[in-house]
Amino acid sequence: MAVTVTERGKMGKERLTKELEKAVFNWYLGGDDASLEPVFNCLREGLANEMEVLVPFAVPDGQEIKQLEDDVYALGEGTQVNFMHIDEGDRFIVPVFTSVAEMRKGENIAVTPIQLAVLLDIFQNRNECNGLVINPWGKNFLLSKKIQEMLEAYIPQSRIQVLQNGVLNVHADAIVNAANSSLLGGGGVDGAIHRAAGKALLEECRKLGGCETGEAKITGAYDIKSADYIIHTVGPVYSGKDEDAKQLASCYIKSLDLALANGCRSIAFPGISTGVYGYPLDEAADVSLDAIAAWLGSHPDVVMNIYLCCFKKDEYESYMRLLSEEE
Ligand code: AR6
Repeated sequence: MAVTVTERGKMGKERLTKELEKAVFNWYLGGDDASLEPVFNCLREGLANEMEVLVPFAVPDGQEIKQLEDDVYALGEGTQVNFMHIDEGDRFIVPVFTSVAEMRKGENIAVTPIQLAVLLDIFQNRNECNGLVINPWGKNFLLSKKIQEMLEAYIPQSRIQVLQNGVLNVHADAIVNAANSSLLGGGGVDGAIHRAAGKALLEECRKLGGCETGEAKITGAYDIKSADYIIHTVGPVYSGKDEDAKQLASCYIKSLDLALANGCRSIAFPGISTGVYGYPLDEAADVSLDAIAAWLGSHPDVVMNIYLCCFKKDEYESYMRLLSEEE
């Protein structure tokens, strides 16, 4: 994939809304254990960076409005329109969409792009409005007035979320592959990622010249639509020597470095080395949490949503035990 780092690193408005879609998706995936903080990170960053949402409206008779694309219109200054709303007793909520694709999951309706911050301002002082519902057809998120208040006080920061799911089920800018040094595929999560991404991934991997243990390399995600990049890292084959932990920690740190260098705001890790390579789960969980904490400590200004994906139940239990001991 011939793309330069600067191009990959761009964070346009569109990327911000996509990031929000991913965080909301993962919040649903996390079920009862899910934390809202990754969603808050996206919303806060979005509000500060002119993130736009699409608001459905009734096309007014006799007024000239500019069509941007099918069903999407730009409203000129002074245009009078009625936003659509969903009645909730004597109050209402306003539906908004993060993208045309989200809007098309339901009926096609006319929408107009508006900055989320501007929209919140419009409705803040209207008592009859309960808030906004983002993407009402699918995995929606109710941005109620109460949540808006919490958001105002929220300070964005990197977050670690442990999920009882494989990396291929999580939506993230980058998913990490527990590869081998050939980078040409294998079993476990490596095999699953190559099968899901398709042959083009193998083509790109062939050009990378392999990867040393403890190092990481990045590629496109091809047919894996839930991610933009795959970061391939090679964990150590467990031997019980001190070197194992250093190499495993390095896998996490180098993967985070690559994610950051490529403009990612979210990354999903499998339990590197804990399958075929035989790293004991508790030890691996300990090393990974320490490595991520060290990386976060040296990147205090970075906001990264980090998902630790537990394909097996006992991986999840290892993380939960460790995290409860830390509290
Ligand atoms: N989907 C998601 N996660 C999975 C899947 C899957 N289908 N299968 C396993 N995991 P492993 P390693 C999780 O064995 O120990 C390969 O052949 C698993 O629960 O895939 O680093 C490579 O080519 C665990 O959390 O990788 C190498 O030769 C994590 O993925 C070797 O295995 C890693 O388990 C690497 O061994």
